Amino acid sequence: MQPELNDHIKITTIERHILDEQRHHPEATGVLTQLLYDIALAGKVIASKTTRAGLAEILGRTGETNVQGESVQKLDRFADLTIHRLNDHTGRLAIMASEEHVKPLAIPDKYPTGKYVLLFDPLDGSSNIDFNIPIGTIFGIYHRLSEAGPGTLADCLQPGRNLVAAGYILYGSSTMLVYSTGEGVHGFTLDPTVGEFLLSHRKIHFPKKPVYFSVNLGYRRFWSNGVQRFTDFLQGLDGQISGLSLRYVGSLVADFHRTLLSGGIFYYPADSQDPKKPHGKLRLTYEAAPLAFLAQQAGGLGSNGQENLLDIQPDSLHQRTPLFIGNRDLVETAEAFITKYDR
Ligand code: FDP
Repeated sequence: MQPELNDHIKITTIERHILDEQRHHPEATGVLTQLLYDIALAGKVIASKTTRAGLAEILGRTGETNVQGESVQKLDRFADLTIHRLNDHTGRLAIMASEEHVKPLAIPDKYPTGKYVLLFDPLDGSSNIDFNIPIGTIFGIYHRLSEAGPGTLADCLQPGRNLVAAGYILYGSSTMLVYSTGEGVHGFTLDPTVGEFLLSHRKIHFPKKPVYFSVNLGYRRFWSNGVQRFTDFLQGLDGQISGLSLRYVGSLVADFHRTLLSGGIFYYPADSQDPKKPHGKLRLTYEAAPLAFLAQQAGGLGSNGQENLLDIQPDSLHQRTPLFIGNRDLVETAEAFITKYDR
């Protein structure tokens, strides 16, 4: 006998979900919907390579081409090219900017420009690739500020508050796409057997009771007094709380994703020792602002230790920022320690 389709089992593909969301906005033209599809497609293409990353050496050993005759590219370069090429000709974007490039990526003259701006970190946590540790893609979408024609640098330098949508794709034990268009945060897991992202986490909220804190404790001695005391607080050393457990992958998307689902805080503070990190390591436009947008949508907060990251007007594309992100009360506690001991 044929198994019957059970009425209460509803499979929601990412396409259906994005379309359903669009229906709440009668004024929507569908361009953002298409743009989100394009990003989901890029995620699938990148995921197909991340699962074979360990084979790159083997396939590339005889020269610069693999057995399919393709040149063997480093995975981060591949991810960058994939997102760029899937989006440069669609007429949906005015301009793009990638963490891999010093300058914004113009839409080629032969293609039309559109009303959106896409900023992306194609493969975050790429120092983890060789160790088979989860990595991710982060993206943020803005409306263009310029009127028409080619997009400008100013289109890319917008505060996170202006984000129309943001999200990430996590290439881990499964591939997940998590995004928000300002109406909650939703998570989809790629079912590799059908090649679709299916809704697995509806309306994600930081759990009230935090479980983990996440930070590279190896740098502790280079942090400000306030950040060190905040860390003592989290560990329960000053007696205010019983202390949280520690998890640190060293891959921002993975660390943020766990923080979002378990509750807690991730932080990457300024580092007084390393001249490259007086303002932290992470990039405001490609990493911190999109994740702060998601955090806010999930009831949490993203801060630079002093102010909401969404309020910061970037001065340059690759600007770095300290990042404190997670449960709102923990992030506000971090700010309070910094205000008390570092000012
Ligand atoms: P990576 O250098 O591997 O690309 O954004 C950069 C990033 O990884 C984040 O993904 C991660 O959170 C952080 O740097 C890790 O830095 P540390 O090695 O200094 O802890």
